[in-house]
Amino acid sequence: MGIVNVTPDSFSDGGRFMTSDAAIGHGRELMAQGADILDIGGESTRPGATRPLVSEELDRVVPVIRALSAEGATVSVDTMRAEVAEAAVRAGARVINDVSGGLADPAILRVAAEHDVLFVAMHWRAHSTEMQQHAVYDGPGGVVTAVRDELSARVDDAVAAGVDLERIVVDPGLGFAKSSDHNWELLQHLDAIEELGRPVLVGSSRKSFLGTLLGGPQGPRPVDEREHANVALTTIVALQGSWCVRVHDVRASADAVRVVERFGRASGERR
Ligand code: PMM
Repeated sequence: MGIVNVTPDSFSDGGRFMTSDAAIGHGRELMAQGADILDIGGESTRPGATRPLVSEELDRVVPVIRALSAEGATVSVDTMRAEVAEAAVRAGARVINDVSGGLADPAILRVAAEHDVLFVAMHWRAHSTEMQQHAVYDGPGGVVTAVRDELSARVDDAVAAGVDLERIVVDPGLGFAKSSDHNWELLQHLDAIEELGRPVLVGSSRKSFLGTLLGGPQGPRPVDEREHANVALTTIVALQGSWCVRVHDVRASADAVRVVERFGRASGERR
């Protein structure tokens, strides 16, 4: 899944694809690099970000979704709002990627239920302005059990709203109300998320826990110098059988996935 952020303030690419033309061009480039899905978003979820107006979000994403869908791309809309999801689906989106898993605007679940789309439910606890206060996981099993159980409740809510279970994808939500250590623990225990029985999507691309890992005395490694580490994670995540990785730089991760697929087939043949 290639990321097209049509935002002025996303942490790694904010402002780069703000016009519809720039965003459409970027989407085409990611398709050429091997993306299976393009995830179009008009709201930055970086820690502390303020929310755009609904009209702003619609103006940012709808023309881009319409154009890229018309060109044959499988398009996902990255939104927490039912109204935006509805407009996106009407413009051709086949996936609703809700980082709040239906918590921010529960009406989004009805939109997902009424249309023939996939629904990505990410683990989330609060909007960006306050999410870091919610990075507390002191129950039994720590962050892994909490994320699994809270995601399970998101799946249950979606099904109760009429979303077909077979169309639900789950995502541990790296960086959302999580410390670096929480992110690593989740990555080490993706099998617990797989236990939910749904395809798993992982979004680690350019996130600050990679910057922290790779940083030195001068501070974290800058966002555009985290790609190699992310490809290593794509490889690990794909080897564990996750369904999808959400990345800014498609070529390298798409190549890694192809290596894992070929490797998996070969080792399967030997068995
Ligand atoms: N991360 C971001 C935005 N949307 N969606 C899903 N499903 N999973 C994620 O991890 C995720 C997401 C934040 O990253 P960005 O600002 O670079 O898009």
